[in-house]
Amino acid sequence: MARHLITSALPYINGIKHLGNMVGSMLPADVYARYLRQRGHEVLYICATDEHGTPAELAAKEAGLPVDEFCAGQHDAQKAVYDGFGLEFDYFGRSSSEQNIEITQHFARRLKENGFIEERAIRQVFSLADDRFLPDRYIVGTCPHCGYDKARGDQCENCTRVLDPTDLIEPRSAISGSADLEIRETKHLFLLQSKLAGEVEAWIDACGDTWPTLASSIARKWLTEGLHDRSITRDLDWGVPVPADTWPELAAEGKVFYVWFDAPIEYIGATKEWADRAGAGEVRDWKSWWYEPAGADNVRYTEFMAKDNVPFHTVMFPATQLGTREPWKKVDYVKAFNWLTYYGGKFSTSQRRGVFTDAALELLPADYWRYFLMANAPESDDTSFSWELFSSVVNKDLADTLGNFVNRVLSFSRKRFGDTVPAGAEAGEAERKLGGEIAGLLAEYERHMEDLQFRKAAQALRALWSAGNSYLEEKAPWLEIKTDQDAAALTLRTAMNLIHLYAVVSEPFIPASAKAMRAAFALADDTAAWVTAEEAAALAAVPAGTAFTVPPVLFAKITEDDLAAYRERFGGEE
Ligand code: B3M
Ligand code: ZN
Repeated sequence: MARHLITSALPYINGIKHLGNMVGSMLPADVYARYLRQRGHEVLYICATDEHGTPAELAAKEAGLPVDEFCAGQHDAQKAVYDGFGLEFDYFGRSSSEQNIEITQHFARRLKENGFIEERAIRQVFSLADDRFLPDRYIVGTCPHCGYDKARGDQCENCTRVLDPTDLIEPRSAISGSADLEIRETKHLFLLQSKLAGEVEAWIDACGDTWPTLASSIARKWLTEGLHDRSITRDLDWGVPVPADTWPELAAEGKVFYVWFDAPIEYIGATKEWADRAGAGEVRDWKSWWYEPAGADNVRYTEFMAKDNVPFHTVMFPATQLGTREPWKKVDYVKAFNWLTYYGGKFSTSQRRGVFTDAALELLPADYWRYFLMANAPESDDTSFSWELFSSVVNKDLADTLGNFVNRVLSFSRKRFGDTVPAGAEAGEAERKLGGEIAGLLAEYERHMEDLQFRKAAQALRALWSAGNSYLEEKAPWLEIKTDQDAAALTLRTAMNLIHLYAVVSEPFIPASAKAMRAAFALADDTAAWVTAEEAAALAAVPAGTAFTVPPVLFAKITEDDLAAYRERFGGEE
């Protein structure tokens, strides 16, 4: 049994996230965390809202609220949606916490002591129309590499290259659109990444090959382009303050750290928030997860994120950690995702295009979304969301293959044999064959989960559900019952055992439905966290005589009328 540290990229605070954000970070992390917990591992799943930076300031201004109040409200609003999705974080923190401020300042001090932070006077873009310095991402223009005309000063979303605002062709303010920009001199702290490039490269050489190609190729591409020193402070009112004991002059000017400097450190900060909230008599040792001499070497750390976040996690954050010369736990496995698109176009928070997580839950319970998103996760390529695809997956896999099986078997058995699992004949050849097939598919499912191949895992899960349907069709208990009651009872008892097995192993994907399926059986001591290969082959965990109830329909079908209403409300094909 290993100790698994899991983090998902911190959702930015400026609004409720869409389904694309959900499938690219938090949801797969939750599915993986649930799976590992069920397999008996010790798991710590940490996430938080990413609260600093200009977008938060601007969103607060738009909402007419002080930024701290705005962030507190948005944090709670996001947390409520994640609860609704069944995300079981061990802790969901806030990057504006005092713990993160303390650790971020500690990182900065150590980096300076080791010669990796330097103060430099720079010439920065000042917008006369906006009366402020413009942070990199608030300068937009044309990308010099790919020609994309809405590239931001920090990164081109189109080709993922990291940029400097001065690289942009025809720059203008993203706030006012004004091209009336001037350059002014101001002092900032620089992280000397160029001095750490060799170490980062050696580290990636040592572990990067085990990552999915999407993650390692982006990391390598970034290294090849050269690791430049980067400014890590900003002229903003809201952020982690530059510590006055170390940089009195900059602190007096009110400079704060750049949001991408303190955001990854919040993975550690949130772990400390979690530890500081330990109940009486409870031991929560945050350092044992993060700080090597205390045993973090037996921790396996997996990060989940969308591909645009990869450079920060595979290069910049590790460089920051290495530069402290302290033994901070670094990521072991980077699970990166491509984009989920909406009918082939971009989901857009600002244009409210696509499906947002709060609206999704108003429409249908979380399990519908969880299963659909994971079964179609953009792992090897982008995936296009459409209502047509969504409804066909829900109707086929969830309503027909799983839900209908459960209700059909339980209702039929109750009608013919009453409220307990019928005894009937001993298992025969068909059951042995079925058991072998189930054990094989379960092993496949486990292998894909261990490999974090979620689409393949969902396929194996669906194959497990299908195997039950094939068995039922083949045995046809509704015909058997006419000639051989014992044979029909055996078929139904076996099918009920399948339902229980489905309840246990489907939990990472569809936790609420799994719980309802499991609760159908009044088993005396139903604590099994997982199913062994032998148990899968035997299909006998639910013995004859066990009382059961028929749960309400697990998954309702999406009708043509529903589909039309969704298209109408959310907009369909462009
Ligand atoms: N908040 C994701 C984004 O806003 C960013 C992730 C931080 S992870 C440390 O694109
Ligand atoms: Zn570009």
